[in-house]
Amino acid sequence: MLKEAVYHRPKNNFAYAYDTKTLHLRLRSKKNDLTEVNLIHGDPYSWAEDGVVSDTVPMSKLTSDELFDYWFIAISPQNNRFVYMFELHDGEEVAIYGEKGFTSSLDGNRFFRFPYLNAIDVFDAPAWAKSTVWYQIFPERFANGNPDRKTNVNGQWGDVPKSDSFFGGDLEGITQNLDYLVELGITGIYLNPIFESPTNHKYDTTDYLRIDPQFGDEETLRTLVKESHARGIRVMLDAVFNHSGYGFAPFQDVLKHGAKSRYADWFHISSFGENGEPHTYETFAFVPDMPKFKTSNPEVKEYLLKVAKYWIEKCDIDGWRLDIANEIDHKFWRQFRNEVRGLKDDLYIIAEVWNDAMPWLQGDQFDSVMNYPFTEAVIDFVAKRKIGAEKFANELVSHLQLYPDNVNEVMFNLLGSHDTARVLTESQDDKSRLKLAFLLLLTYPGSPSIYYGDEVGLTGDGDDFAYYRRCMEWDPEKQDQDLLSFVKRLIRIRKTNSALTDNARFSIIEANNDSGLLVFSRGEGQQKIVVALNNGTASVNVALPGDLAKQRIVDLWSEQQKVLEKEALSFALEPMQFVIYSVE
Ligand code: ARE
Repeated sequence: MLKEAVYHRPKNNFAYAYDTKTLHLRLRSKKNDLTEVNLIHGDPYSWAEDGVVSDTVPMSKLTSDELFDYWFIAISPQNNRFVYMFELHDGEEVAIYGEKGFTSSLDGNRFFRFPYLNAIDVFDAPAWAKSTVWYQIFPERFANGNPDRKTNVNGQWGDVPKSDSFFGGDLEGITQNLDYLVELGITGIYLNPIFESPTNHKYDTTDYLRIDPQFGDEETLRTLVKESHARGIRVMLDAVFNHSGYGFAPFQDVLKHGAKSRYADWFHISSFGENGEPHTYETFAFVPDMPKFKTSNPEVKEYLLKVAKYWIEKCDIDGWRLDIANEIDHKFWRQFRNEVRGLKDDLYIIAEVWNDAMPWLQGDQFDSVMNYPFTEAVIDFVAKRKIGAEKFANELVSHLQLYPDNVNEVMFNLLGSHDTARVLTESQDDKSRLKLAFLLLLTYPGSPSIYYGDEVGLTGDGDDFAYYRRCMEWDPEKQDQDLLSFVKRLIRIRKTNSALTDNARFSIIEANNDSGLLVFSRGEGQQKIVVALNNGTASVNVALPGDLAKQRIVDLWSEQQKVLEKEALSFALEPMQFVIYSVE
């Protein structure tokens, strides 16, 4: 037994309250080392002469990645109090593993302790997020719904964008095309920033309480949200609270009055020049037009929280996406969650964090994050074809183990965004690769997000983010209709099979680097969804495990969803082809 590889901690992704009655516990061990793991558990206050009265229940080996096996159990503590140890078997020896390491005795003070399952601490992402299919819109590039309002258009709709291009997209344009989104199967819209700013991306806000006049006004946004809600679509805005724009009035005041400005402490200014202007101040990255807010300043906190609540109260929005969220302090985000959730208890809070986000996902700050590690893995596997099926599977499994299942179930999964090259371009314009990418996006645990235009074949890459933000293609002749109907059908399958949305179960059945075959199952109840895809260059034989064929196998991809015979569990899969079976 490789004891050094055994790990558990009674917190975070290894021990958490999944709901008000259920604990999830995970233990990590060296891959293929342990043959059995049992949980010895009891109530810390039910003492017996030789220690805590305990019970022993088996854990299941849920999944494995390149290095580790992950053991799992969902268990309901009788009195919400819980102490436990692990009994490890490797076929030769048995070892007891507790909070102080390996022990030979069930000594009470060597147990791990989950002190008390407090309902109020249970992670409470809004239930609606689990089944949402998101559509991200860069408002300047989606549709020009009110040409008469525009004063800054400097390009022809469809031209290759430059960093200072304006093509006239606005909020009316989105409202006028909501039925296109309904037809696609969308149930959530994420809008990049829409408040007043001099740029086309609006991440440099000059007025947080005003819709940019080129996009519309408060009434236009209210109408967009109302019309969206009428169609079962929720609306999420982009909160740029890490920094303001250069033209933001408080920063302008500091430029004018220097250290004497009442706003001097709203920003991180380390020195002022001889005539008072801020000489050195912190910014987003190295962008001087984006002075960083001092969010620990009570006035800044009060102002930004007022902004966050204003748009909920005035326009009934359903979510906030938090820009550069990992560079703002935790205290701010804890108060942010309390206040916006106090106003709307099912508001969705998703953050832009490109790295390990566990510190923000304890249930007291964010509901989930933009899942760029998933993006990168899918791009490397099916688009760029840099990694094989086994490495891809291992990356996804490792990543799912990073967070509690509550987070995984509402993770914001994406193939790309306004900050990344278009997935079709990353796929070398090979649509068969793009289709496998969409298949993975729409069958993976979490809330999938489609970046506007990916569904009709928009492309874009280059040395400036501007190239990722081409105008939406509305000419049906120029839209890739085959791709559009493909995506629609996948979304429909996702929305009609709860095994894809109810939980985060994702089990690898087969992953082969050489053949390119990847087979995985979703769901843990009566119905399982099995996906098999061939990312290779030759036909590959697939033989699904017999235990999957219980009663009926339905080919979900075929239009009439035909019921298959049991023999259907073994079949040939051609390159870049896939199957989606429902097995019950
Ligand atoms: C502009 C140009 C870029 C140029 C940049 C720097 O478009 O081509 O590289 O200037 O000079 C907004 C605009 C951008 C603009 C930027 C600065 O949308 O077009 O870029 O402002 O003026 C990191 C951060 C992440 C951040 C990205 C951009 O971690 O938070 O960089 N994303 C948010 C928004 C952006 C927005 C801003 C922040 C600023 O989503 O749209 O940019 O408010 C790796 C790293 C990540 C890194 C990521 C992307 O994977 O792990 O940390 O994200 O690459 O670079």
